[in-house]
Amino acid sequence: MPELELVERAKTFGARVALTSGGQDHSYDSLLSASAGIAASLLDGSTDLGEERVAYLIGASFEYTAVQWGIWRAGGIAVPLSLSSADPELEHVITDAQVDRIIVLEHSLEKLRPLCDRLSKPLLNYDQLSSEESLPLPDLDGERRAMILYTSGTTSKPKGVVSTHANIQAQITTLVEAWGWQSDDSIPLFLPLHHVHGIVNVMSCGLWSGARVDCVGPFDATEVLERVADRQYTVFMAVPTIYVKLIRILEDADEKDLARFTDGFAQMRLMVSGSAALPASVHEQWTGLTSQKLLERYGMTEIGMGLSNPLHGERRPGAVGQPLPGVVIRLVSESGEVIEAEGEPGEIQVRGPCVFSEYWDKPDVTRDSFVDGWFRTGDMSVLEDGYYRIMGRLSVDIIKSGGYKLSALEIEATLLTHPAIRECAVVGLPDHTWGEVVAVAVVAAEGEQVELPDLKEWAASRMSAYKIPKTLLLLEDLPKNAMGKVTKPVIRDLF
Ligand code: MCA
Ligand code: AMP
Repeated sequence: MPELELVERAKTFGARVALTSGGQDHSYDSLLSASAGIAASLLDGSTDLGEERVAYLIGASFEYTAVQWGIWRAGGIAVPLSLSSADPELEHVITDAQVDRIIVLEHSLEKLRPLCDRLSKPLLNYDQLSSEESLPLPDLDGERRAMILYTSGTTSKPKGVVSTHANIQAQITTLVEAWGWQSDDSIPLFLPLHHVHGIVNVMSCGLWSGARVDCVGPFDATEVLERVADRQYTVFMAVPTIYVKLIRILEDADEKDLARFTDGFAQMRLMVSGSAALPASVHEQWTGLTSQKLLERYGMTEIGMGLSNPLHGERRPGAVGQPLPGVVIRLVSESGEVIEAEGEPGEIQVRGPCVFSEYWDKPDVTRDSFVDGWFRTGDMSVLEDGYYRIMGRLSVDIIKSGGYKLSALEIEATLLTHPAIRECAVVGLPDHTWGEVVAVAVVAAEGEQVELPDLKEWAASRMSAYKIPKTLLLLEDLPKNAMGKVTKPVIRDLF
């Protein structure tokens, strides 16, 4: 039986460049042989990992992809960890997913060793993993579970979204078809690789197509702009925050640099924005500077991409277009009625082969997230002149900052462990660069004081930097509404 289609296709691309990483080009052949070596080493004589969860903490690189493919080819479930996570966040993922082994590069061994020792989890060094031995690899059907990505929600701790190989393949193929991916495409990868945007839209679509994926590392505007000016890319994908940051640099650039950078953008065949709302003003500013019309699309960890403006045709600022091939979308009113008419807002519900299989080890939450086989996204939308427009989330407890989805409840639960905090409420405040920024209103414990710089320092070892409150409001007693409740909209108004 052939291997995964992603792998079978790579065999046909042979000596073409798959990934540029650490200043070196790596061919599809070398990706295949490195991942086969890792698979053999993980299997260690057994025939199939049988959905063992293998985690890895590796930045965007050839090694990242070789490990991901190695786990898949050996029959395991890949659990990518976030480079920006603090130890308690890593611990949650490792224990919740019941991870058996963790792979890192040599330079991260010391960072993870104390945690892995405490959790009694084997920590593997990438350099010692590859095996020269070529073992037969297991047959994998599409229903085999392939990946767990952690996503924040309306529960206090992030949940593991489980996707099968068939789900991932559907998420890839819909985009390859809709956005016209080709083997002569080349794309920069600077997004984090523990989320769908970086993993599926950029890396996996590129590799499925025989294209070149350039692993830039964490986003560095100057580095990216130089490579753009060098005309290295045909496709570009980023979150709105990145476009806002690039606009600021382009506006400050001298005439010569501005021309180099904008010419580099202008010659690309496709530029995409997603993961958070792209303000129409940013869309228009970008077109004014580069003559590129950004293609905005809408997606979610649980479904991959659902809605997209067209590759050919009107790309409407402020709208996310229409369902992608194979994705079925409906809007449902608060009272549960399916909305047929344009202009009436409702919750987006999704069906199709791209929809995830379950939340890891959470059958009740999984059940509650579907109605009659439709996945409930929690996003509100409206259809206007044939295009969907996203109106926001149903829950005020979900914050989108820099493209990251954050749970206000998770941040509050951590802040409440601070000895000087008696009560707190976390809200997202609108922000031009970040979309939203995290703010917290705090009631101090008796006789205690809470200062923002101290709170930030305290939080740094407990949560990712983008979750740390950037603004603090101290309240003797949070104002309550007529029902005696503290409401987040009221708190937002107080900032
Ligand atoms: C960082 N800073 C922030 C935030 N993040 N301040 C406010 N709000 C934030 N969210 C501060 C830091 O504390 C630091 O401050 C300074 O900004 C620089 O931090 P750094 O981490 O270096 O920031 P950056 O490199 O400029 O990061 C911006 C970024 C990053 C590149 C936009 O946030 C990013 O990669 N976002 C993409 C996330 C993503 O891929 N999401 C996809 C998930 P100081 O200088 O004072 O220390 S959504 C998804 O996958 C679905 C399926 C979809 O639809 O795509
Ligand atoms: P995540 O759970 O991290 O995958 O983030 C998915 C969420 O990001 C969605 O449920 C939306 O709330 C938001 N999102 C993604 N793309 C867009 C977009 N183009 N416009 C508005 N919100 C978006």
